[in-house]
Amino acid sequence: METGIPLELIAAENKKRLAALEDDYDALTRSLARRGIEIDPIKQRLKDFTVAIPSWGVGTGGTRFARFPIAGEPNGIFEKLEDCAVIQALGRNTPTVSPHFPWDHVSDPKELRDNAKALGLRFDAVNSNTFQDLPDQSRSYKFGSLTHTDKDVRALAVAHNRDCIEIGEKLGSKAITVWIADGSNFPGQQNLAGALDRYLDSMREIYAVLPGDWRLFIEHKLYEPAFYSTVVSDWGTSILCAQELGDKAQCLVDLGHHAPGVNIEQIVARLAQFGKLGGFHFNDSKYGDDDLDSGAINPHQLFLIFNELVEIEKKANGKSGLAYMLDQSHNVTDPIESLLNSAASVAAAHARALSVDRSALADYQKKNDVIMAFNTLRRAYDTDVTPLLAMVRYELGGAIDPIATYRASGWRARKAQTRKPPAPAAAGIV
Ligand code: RM4
Ligand code: MN
Ligand code: MN
Repeated sequence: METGIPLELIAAENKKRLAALEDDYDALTRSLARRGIEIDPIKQRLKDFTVAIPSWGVGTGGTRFARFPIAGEPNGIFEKLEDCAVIQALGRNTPTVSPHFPWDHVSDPKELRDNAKALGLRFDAVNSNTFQDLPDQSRSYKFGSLTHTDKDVRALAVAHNRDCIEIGEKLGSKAITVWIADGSNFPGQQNLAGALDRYLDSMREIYAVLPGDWRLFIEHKLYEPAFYSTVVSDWGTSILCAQELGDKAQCLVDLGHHAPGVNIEQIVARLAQFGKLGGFHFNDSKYGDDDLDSGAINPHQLFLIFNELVEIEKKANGKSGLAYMLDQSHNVTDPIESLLNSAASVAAAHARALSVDRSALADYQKKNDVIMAFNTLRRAYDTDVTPLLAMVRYELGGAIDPIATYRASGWRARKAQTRKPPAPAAAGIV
């Protein structure tokens, strides 16, 4: 097991960039001060802010047409953790990993937990998977899992979720995220109300075994793989189900899981207003659930979401307990580089939202001064917060320039020597 990136290398790389960073940081400090905004409290908030890495995100992703693996990519959860440790060593805002079962199945969860600990990592929400059949599975999820018409299939899916909670407890997780692919491809295929009834019955059984300090996140998604109707398709269905289940059930917002043009920041505000916002899967998209890098397509939307989150945190005195995770598929980049960029994009949206002059904004809103309210937000969005993010990383022991430092480390080339070569990519539509 190789532990992260050597501190000496980070220090040597940082040395080349520190003077320029200090210069840029001082300029930003002065510019914010002129707007009446102190940089230090923002810096502290950013130091406390973390976003979880999805275990499945450190492997090369693919489309249903093909996957193009890269040499040195991780095989299995233990190697995936090694890559997560690299991301954390350089970026310093991703100390947790969100595992997916059965993809990350191991015979000894304690060994996995110890391994993560040795790498300076912890586990975040566990994710169940009832959208695929295991080779030796007794029943098939082809026509659904938690909502299947056959009670034996539902029982299998419930049991899997319960297993995930049990493993999660051994890993130190405090939440389970349930996303199901269930739905229908043809009008008439499924009784729409019946499917949701069955979902609720199954979820009640899962909820019943949740440990006292755990939460159950319901993740909705508009479509795919079901293309006519999806059982948990939108935030409305999600909040209704969360309300049916109880206090420990909350909604998880994956940014790619909405109809085009939907105002996601408003959904975020609504869910929080009714105590049902649990967490996020950050990614970006242009057309559907594209799972592109966070902030790559629409950084403004990410900023507006964080603008709501800063308000939500303020009302909750910083104790909202929201779970922040990335959920991306890296098809054409080195996943480590994409995840470093993405965690930084999320932090940048947060930093900009923290630099909004909130009392001025509230005042303009009250007076219906539309242009000045808009400009107050826009001013914060226009702020180049990169020196602030770099300073946060530097002060936490990370890299001023994470991607350059990662490349200088030669990590992937080294892993290509020692890790099992990737299996030949599947051909055709998969
Ligand atoms: C889904 C959803 C889930 C993720 C799977 C792999 O679209 O985003 O969160 O676990 O993909
Ligand atoms: Mn997701
Ligand atoms: Mn998704």
